[in-house]
Amino acid sequence: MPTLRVIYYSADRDAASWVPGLQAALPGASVQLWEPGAPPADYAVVWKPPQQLLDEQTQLKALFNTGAGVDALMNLRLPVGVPLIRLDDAGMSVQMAEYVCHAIIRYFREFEGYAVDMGHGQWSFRKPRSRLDFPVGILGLGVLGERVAKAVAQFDFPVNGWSQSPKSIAGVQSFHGAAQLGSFLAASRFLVCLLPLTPDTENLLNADRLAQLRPGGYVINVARGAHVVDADLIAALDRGHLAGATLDVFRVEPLPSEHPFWVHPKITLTPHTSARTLRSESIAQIAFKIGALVRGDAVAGCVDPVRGY
Ligand code: NDP
Ligand code: OXD
Repeated sequence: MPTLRVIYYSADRDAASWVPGLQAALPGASVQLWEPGAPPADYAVVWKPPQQLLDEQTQLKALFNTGAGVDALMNLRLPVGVPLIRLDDAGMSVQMAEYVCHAIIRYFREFEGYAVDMGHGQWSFRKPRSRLDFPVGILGLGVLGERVAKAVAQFDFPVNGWSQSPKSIAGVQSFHGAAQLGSFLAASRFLVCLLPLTPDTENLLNADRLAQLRPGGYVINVARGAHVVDADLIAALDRGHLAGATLDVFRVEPLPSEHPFWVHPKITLTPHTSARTLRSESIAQIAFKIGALVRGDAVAGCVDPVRGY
């Protein structure tokens, strides 16, 4: 049997450790860093590849994305009939649950205010808030959204979830489809975005939608920057309809130094780190799936090119 050929390319992820890692996980294969003109491979493992890679590699049996979101690939001309397989959790859902619970609890329990008070030598209490006044709405109940919804429900917050299809998740009120988005927003005060970026979800969080959230709303965006209309978010914060936002993702990354988010007093920022791609978990998942495909078995995480996620 000819040696299986695997190529790896990443616009910003460490090839020096991924290539040997993939090679160790696929001992019978030949794993190479992709370069223009590289010989044809059977499988490509990529993050934000150039169009040239896809155009040149005409014999691929599958394309693996080393992230959960495939929006960057969806902007390219993809090889027809070649399965596109994304990361399916691979250690990201627990990180996402930590990040979102932390952001919610930090705001709900007013820990930032306490830190300021204590920094001024002030021993003072704030009135306890009721969780019932802070229902959490999660946009997207997929691999990450479901784990986050369950984690938030563990803290006894009322939890609403919005997805394309209806869901049945203990402790989560399910809303689905465009027709139920308004009722979902009106029932939520925290709003967590965990949607894939597609033509249907781009700019979803605009002035109209943000205005439908309960007054004193709080937005947590951990999906993609283009889900949010930046100027509309700032306007909703400035007029007081929203109380704050925690943002991990941005239209342009790194966030340009002149962007108003940097200095907005109601916005907390992190540098696209809410759920990192974990190298060893991801390599193990991809190697397992390559083995399954070679045997002719089905694998999870195949992207539907029509839905775009
Ligand atoms: P999934 O594909 O598993 O889940 C997507 C969810 O969104 C599904 O519940 C789906 O509904 C729902 N959805 C999609 N389109 C619509 C729509 N038009 N209307 C309503 N619901 C919709 O993705 P993951 O949970 O694995 O990842 C979600 C996103 O998180 C990724 O696409 C990526 O952009 C982002 N991400 C961010 C990271 C970070 O570090 N900030 C790290 C990893 C991912 P249904 O279930 O009915 O199909
Ligand atoms: C992902 C990401 O989509 O890192 O996995 O954002």
